Amino acid sequence: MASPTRGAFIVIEGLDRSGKSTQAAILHSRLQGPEQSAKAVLLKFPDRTTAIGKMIDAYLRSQSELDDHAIHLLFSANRWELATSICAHLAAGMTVIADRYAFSGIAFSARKGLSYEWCRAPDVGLPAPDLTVFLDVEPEVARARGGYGEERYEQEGIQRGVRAMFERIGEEMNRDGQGKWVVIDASKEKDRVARDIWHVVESLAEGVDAPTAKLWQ
Ligand code: FDM
Ligand code: MG
Repeated sequence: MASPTRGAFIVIEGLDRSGKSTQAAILHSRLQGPEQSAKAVLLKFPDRTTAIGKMIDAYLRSQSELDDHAIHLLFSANRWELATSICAHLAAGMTVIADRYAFSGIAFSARKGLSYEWCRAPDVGLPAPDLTVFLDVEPEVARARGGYGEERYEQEGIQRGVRAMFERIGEEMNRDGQGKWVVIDASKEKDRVARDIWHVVESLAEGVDAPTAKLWQ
């Protein structure tokens, strides 16, 4: 078998309090582990450390007000500013794990009433994930997990609308052969969810023998 040409790009998506960050960290340490030769890098979107990320952070904490279109474009720009480094990591044979990506961008903005096509447009051409794992949890289960925080969007009604948008995105991804979208029941206990994720990720851990696709292109 030819050796893989690059690392895999894996996105973890889901509602707030679905366990994304916990599961992304577990997956990251597992991919880094002594038995796997591939090294992994963990990214988080929004990346609040950049200049654009700081504007997003202020908006999410209600310290600033922005037009819905403007904040949408900032979230997208925040991905584009990391696109080159994602490609560089993949080319170096690293697995890249992203905690949220363009799918959150569409789901949260389209729920506000912005056009779905308009929301998708600025992310067209980003590095496409090889696999997106959607951690599915009922919004009331998510809320019961210690409650939502104080940030914008952390409300059950909003999360319900966002979940419906995610469902549409996942169906379209699989229908159009745009990289695999797998739904995992995230209401189960943490170790069980981690095992279910590993089951779908394992075959990608050694890398991918195909160029990185461009999202929605
Ligand atoms: N969010 C996240 C968006 O609205 N658009 C995006 O493109 C991204 C990546 O930001 F409510 C929302 C989703 C969430 C909020 O995310 C902050 P974290 O994962 O809670 O930091
Ligand atoms: Mg949050």
